Amino acid sequence: MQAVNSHTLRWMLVVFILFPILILLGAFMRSVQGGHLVEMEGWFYPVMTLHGVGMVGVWYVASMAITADLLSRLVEPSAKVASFAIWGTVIGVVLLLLSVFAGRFAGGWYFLYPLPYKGEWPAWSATLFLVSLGVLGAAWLVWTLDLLRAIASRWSLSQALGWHYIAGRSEPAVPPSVTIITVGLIAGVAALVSAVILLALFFLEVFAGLANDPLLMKNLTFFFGHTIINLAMYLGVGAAYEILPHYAGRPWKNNRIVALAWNCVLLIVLLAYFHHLYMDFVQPGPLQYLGQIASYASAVPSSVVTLFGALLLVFHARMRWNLSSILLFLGLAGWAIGGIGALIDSTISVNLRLHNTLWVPAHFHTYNLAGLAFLVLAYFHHVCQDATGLPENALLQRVSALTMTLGAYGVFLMFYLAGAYSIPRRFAIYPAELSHGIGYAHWGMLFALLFLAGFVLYLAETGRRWWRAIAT
Ligand code: HEM
Ligand SMILES: [Cu+2]
Repeated sequence: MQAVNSHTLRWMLVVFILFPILILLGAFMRSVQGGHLVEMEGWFYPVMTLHGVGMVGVWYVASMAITADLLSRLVEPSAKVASFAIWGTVIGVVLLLLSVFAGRFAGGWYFLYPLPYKGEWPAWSATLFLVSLGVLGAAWLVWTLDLLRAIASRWSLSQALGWHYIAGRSEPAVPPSVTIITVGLIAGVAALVSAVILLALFFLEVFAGLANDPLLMKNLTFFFGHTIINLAMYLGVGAAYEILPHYAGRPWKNNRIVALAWNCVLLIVLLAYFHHLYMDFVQPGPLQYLGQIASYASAVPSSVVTLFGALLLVFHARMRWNLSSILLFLGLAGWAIGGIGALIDSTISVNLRLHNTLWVPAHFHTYNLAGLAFLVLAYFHHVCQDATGLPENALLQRVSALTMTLGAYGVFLMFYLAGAYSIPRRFAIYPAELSHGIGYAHWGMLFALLFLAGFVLYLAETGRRWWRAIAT
């Protein structure tokens, strides 16, 4: 048995509280779209904004929390910085809630310039929203830098990135999770710095009257947004490399191919975001083609290597299936399935049709909810089980995983079908021409509640262990 880091336990509490609330906000949106709560239409966009930023934020910090937990077993991240990150996050979230509930800010999760200061909400709520993101971004940047510092105190950068494996040497041994985490954290620094620049430009306009260039603002926004959500996924995958071997009873070692694939990600991930700007005719043409190529090149090698690695690890192994290993496996599958949905949409000729339809939420919900969230929940269960050693309830664990999976894939299916039938995203109410969107929304809401039921069962099993771990 190994005690759990107290910071990890605190982050788990944050997820256990915020995730169900944010799911309910998702179900609320589907109810409005399904024609059940039409009189609440005015709340749709503030709720959409809070749900989007909230979910992205929760799963980003959760992926950072499991990364910090994993690293604390190998190197020494600073405890002070860890507390600072928690407090920075709490303050940022309080400001965010004020901006959405008191100010009804509704600029969407990526607050695309110049919308924040053009809406029906008061200007102060937009400013508060941007300040809240500034606080969160600053706290997370410091956290990221400290984790990189901790890695650097044991391995040089080239070792952490596994370059010696690429050169054909296998010493010193560096766990594959460390290579993936290093890639993710470096991308994180780039993303957070671009967020800081973006916010500074917003504030220069608000307080000094300097006009901004919308194209530059959009590039900065998606450089930040695309990168942050992708790297959260990578951190989750890094954790899978670390814990899946415990259940397969075999090691998952770093090697030339693993290192090559993840260095490929580092090289290319920063260029893939161009796929968010296909509709911007003023964006230079070559960047659009680069966007399509980079989207494929950043996704394919890392996922193929990971999925083959995972399958080889499990193949003919004496697998011990419990909540953690089931969710790890499902999580890697969700990553791949959502990734295929994403690649389809990043193909320019297809994007022409699918742009801003519900196909977009369809694919990113797939790899976030059935990918990243499952991987993180698997890790949480793993450490709590390790710390308490309570007897596992196999039936409860299976029913929980199955219910969450059915609920999640139901939610996605309704999004994919609606997207394929041209229902646009971000419509609170569907007009007569889009009335076929109402049925999908109704079913989407029911599947969301099914997912929530599965998560409650998860809490019954893992939450109990968390409680025991925090009490001792
Ligand atoms: C059961 C769980 C969930 C449900 C029912 C749900 C539902 C929804 C709905 C209905 C929308 C609005 C779609 C539209 O444009 O019409 C939405 C948007 C969004 N959701 Fe979720 N969601 C869930 C989980 C997640 C998770 C895990 C993430 C993690 C990142 C997430 C991130 C987002 C984002 C970023 C948006 C876009 C907001 C915007 O357009 O500004 N959601 N979700
Ligand atoms: Cu993207």
